[in-house]
Amino acid sequence: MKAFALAFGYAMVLPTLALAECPGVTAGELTVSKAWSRVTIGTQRPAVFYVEIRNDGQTDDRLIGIETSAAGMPMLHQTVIKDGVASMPHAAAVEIPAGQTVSLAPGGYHGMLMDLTRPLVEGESFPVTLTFEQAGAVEIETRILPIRAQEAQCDAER
Ligand SMILES: [Cu+2]
Repeated sequence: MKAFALAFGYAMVLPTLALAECPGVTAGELTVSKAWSRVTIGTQRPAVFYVEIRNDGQTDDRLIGIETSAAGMPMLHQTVIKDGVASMPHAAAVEIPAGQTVSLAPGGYHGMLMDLTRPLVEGESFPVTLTFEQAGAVEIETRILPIRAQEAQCDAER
């Protein structure tokens, strides 16, 4: 009975662990990692998509689009603050210069998942496909973090 209680206790604790492995996915010289989003209430408002992209090559690349079954109209946006007013114009592409790491992160470039096909539930994940001009398409699992999350919650740098 004690063993059962211990096992049960462990199972109860697991889903609340904030940190997880965030394995990177490579395509050519690019490594895509730390993909995350935030829980949504229903499907009325768009969800966010954040990710880190490292270019270990000698050639610049560009992120030119994102796709996911979780949203009917995923887009790339850039948060711009001009004269104290924030706006989010559509970004046709995000430059990924050779030798650099570029993050889609709160306050900067981000994916905007419009037309959600289902609510995003905390603790679950969904695949997003990123399309690069040079490296082609890369699919990565995107973790759904709590509403106040400001960065990927990974157990180690990768
Ligand atoms: Cu946006």
